[in-house]
Amino acid sequence: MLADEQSSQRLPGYCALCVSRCGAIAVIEDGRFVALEPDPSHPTGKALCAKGRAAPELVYHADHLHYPLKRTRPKGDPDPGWQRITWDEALDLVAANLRSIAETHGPESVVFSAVSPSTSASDDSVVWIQRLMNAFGSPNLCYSMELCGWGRYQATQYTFGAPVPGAYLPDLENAGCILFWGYNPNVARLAHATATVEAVKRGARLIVVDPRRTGIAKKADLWLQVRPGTDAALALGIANVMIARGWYDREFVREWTNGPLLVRSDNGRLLTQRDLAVEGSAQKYVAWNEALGRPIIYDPTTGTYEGEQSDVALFGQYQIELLTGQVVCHPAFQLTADLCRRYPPEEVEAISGVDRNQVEATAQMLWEARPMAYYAWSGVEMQTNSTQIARAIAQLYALTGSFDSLGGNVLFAAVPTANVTGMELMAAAQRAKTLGLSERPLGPSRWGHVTSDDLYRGILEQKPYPVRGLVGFGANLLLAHADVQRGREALAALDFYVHADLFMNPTAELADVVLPVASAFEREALKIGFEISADAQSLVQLRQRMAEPQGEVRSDTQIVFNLAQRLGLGAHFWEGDIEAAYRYQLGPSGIALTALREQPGGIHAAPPTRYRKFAEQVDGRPRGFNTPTHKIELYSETMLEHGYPPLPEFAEPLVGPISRPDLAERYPLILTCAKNGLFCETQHRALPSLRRKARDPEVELHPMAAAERGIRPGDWVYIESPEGRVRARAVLNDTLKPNVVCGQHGWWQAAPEIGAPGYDPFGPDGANFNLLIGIGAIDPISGSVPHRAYLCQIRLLD
Ligand SMILES: Nc1nc2c(c(=O)[nH]1)N[C@H]1C(S)=C(S)[C@@H](COP(=O)(O)OP(=O)(O)OC[C@H]3O[C@@H](n4cnc5c(=O)[nH]c(N)nc54)[C@H](O)[C@@H]3O)O[C@H]1N2
Ligand SMILES: Nc1nc2c(c(=O)[nH]1)N[C@H]1C(S)=C(S)[C@@H](COP(=O)(O)OP(=O)(O)OC[C@H]3O[C@@H](n4cnc5c(=O)[nH]c(N)nc54)[C@H](O)[C@@H]3O)O[C@H]1N2
Ligand code: SF4
Ligand SMILES: [Mo]
Repeated sequence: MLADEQSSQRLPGYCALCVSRCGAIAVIEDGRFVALEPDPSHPTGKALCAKGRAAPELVYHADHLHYPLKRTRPKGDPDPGWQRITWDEALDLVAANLRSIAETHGPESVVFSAVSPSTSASDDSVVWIQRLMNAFGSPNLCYSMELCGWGRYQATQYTFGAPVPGAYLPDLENAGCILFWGYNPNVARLAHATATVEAVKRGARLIVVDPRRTGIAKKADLWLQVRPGTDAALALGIANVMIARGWYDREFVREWTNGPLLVRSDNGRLLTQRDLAVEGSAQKYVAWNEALGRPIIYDPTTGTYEGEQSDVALFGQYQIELLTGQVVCHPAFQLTADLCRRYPPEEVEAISGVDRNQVEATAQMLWEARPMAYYAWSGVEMQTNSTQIARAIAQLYALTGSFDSLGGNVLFAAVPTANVTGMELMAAAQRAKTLGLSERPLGPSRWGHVTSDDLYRGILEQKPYPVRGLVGFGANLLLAHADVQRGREALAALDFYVHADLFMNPTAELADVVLPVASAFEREALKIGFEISADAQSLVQLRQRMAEPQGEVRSDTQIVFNLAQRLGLGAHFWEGDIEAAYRYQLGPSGIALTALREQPGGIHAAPPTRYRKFAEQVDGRPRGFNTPTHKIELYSETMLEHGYPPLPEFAEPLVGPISRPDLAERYPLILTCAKNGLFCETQHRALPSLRRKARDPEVELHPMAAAERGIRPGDWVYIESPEGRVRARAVLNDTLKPNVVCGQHGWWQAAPEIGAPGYDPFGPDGANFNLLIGIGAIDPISGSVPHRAYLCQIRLLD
């Protein structure tokens, strides 16, 4: 007994498998990693999910790649003829090919792809991958931004000048009212789920917008069962009630949004001082002062209006004498209110299916229970109107005045560290070559993120220039994205593709070289801030290795540093010394790497969180917002300039019963999907303890829809769309709307130990959900693809 205890070790760390990064303790027995347990002393450590508990199965899985592999047969051959090679051979091969492509076609013709940090431990390495891209000269990163992240990190920058709710996270500990929109933390982010349960226990209100009655929806005060993809109409409708009833923070709207700025009715532009006087500035805007009864100037560089702020009009119609004649102008907020008025509760009910009384009740609760904090995620990110949905929810949020206030969405104080992404290593002219930028100038490409469609077009059509190489750090493109067959053709047509992964996946099968990656548990990593609360965000932790690396695996970070050396970029990578890089990164924090090693539970180091930072005085003027008007932009001239609606207008999902009645005849059901609590995206189906609980892909449908089709629970069915067909098992759910069905993506992998099958990723008898989704209709601004609102039919498999 005693001997056993002595050989047992408990290492504090955290599970890095998904965005939750749950604080955890690894149990090591006789040198073997046997269990992961929650660490309640850690700010994200209250609980672990089944995936975290299955960590040892992941580490020791027979299919975990152990050695570098080289293809010996042509792409398209069912057997790639993988041959084991040494790391030196592999790295030389990769470096030689990348260098040669860069010399011939320019470094932009090598695209990098990466598994999303939300579904993996790539959070450990993503800054180093970006640094490598910058040093190498590739402005093209393909990591599902158009499907996951656009709404939270980028679309709302057009409103707030900052990523909300991605970086301005909900302050769940202090919120009076929590709104989760297309977000299910019980499945997706356990640490948020436990914090929400605590918030509800202490009396916070909870509102959930979801077509499905999820676990968190059951706990909610209000569950709004929205028709997939009509979320913008719902958001505008709730805002309408708030504005009509005066349930909004008028002072905040007047002082901190661009609501008071006058908009010209002739061209939709913000009225400028230049419009009024020859010597006026085109960078100064105009508002209406009610007390003075005349237009006044707003100077964005000082963030101030002439005269008393409280006299600035939010409503009305004003005839303004311009140099060119009279023009009718309205405060932007009047236009916001006008847009919202098009969505009275009964209209919202007709469009979205949400009961009109619930629309009213939501408006009232958001107002009366504020401060309000929100999070919106997948449910609204994979939509043909995703940008405007994100902006409509953001507008609603601005009305509450809770932004960056205690209990609102707060940018928690971060530990000061050095930015190591190496932005300065790439010239602006090179960055301007990002794929997709000319088609969607305001989309993810502005931030260097390319869509899978941009990638495939670059390869197959050489547009706007040839893409010849791909460096993949994870990323199972062919399962995660639509247009699967074209993607397969494209990847096979590359001159060179290297893929680094824990497991072989159907995308990696098309690579020339595959590199074995250490799982999170087999590698050390530095984490600066755990995001979800002030306490969590102040924690810096050097995650220890919990298991001996299997075979010859290396961490992604190591691979990046190794490759940099071979590519002659070692000078930007501390000549391969990762610890020196960490020391540089930690420099501004004052924390020594040795101190982190001595305190594996981590060190708290952030200054206290400040609130309402936008109102702080900097050089004698308020900091304001990082937007052209320095205010929250309810009205976006930037959008207008690019031909998009300046206000967050609702548009019907482009592949839905209203937009496509022609298709709806054959495909009468609305198709959406959701994550599985047992697996991350396209991963983990091979782990026995998880797969035992979910052997087959499922599709949820209403009992009426099932009965009409002679389908009973557990039956195998085909899901058919205009694009393709896949298989799933029917699960009946009477809380769904009868015309909505919900599938699952990510099924391909087998679990041979328990006899659970794999599924053909490319064929109509397989289960690759994304074979059902087309890319003919996408969000024009971001390129988001409608994985969450499509049309389908369900048929009993004969
Ligand atoms: N267990 C597990 N955890 C994960 C992941 C995983 O695969 N498995 N993936 C990680 C990743 S990459 C991400 S992006 C996050 C995502 O985290 P979430 O966004 O929470 O993920 P989902 O459950 O897919 O989607 C949230 C909800 O959106 C709903 N929904 C579907 N269509 C619509 C719609 O049209 N409108 C609205 N309002 N809601 C809709 C779904 O019913 C679902 O309940 O989770 C991360 N964590
Ligand atoms: N229909 C539908 N499609 C979707 C979604 C949906 O909800 N529905 N979700 C979308 C979303 S939100 C996302 S983020 C994408 C996810 O798509 P991906 O980003 O491709 O994510 P995964 O499928 O989780 O993992 C891809 C590969 O990364 C590998 N991997 C895991 N950890 C690591 C690591 O630390 N290093 C390396 N090098 N590799 C690793 C895994 O083994 C796996 O082979 O899919 C999108 N596609
Ligand atoms: S939710 Fe599960 S998989 Fe994600 S970090 Fe926590 S334990 Fe790991
Ligand atoms: Mo994601």
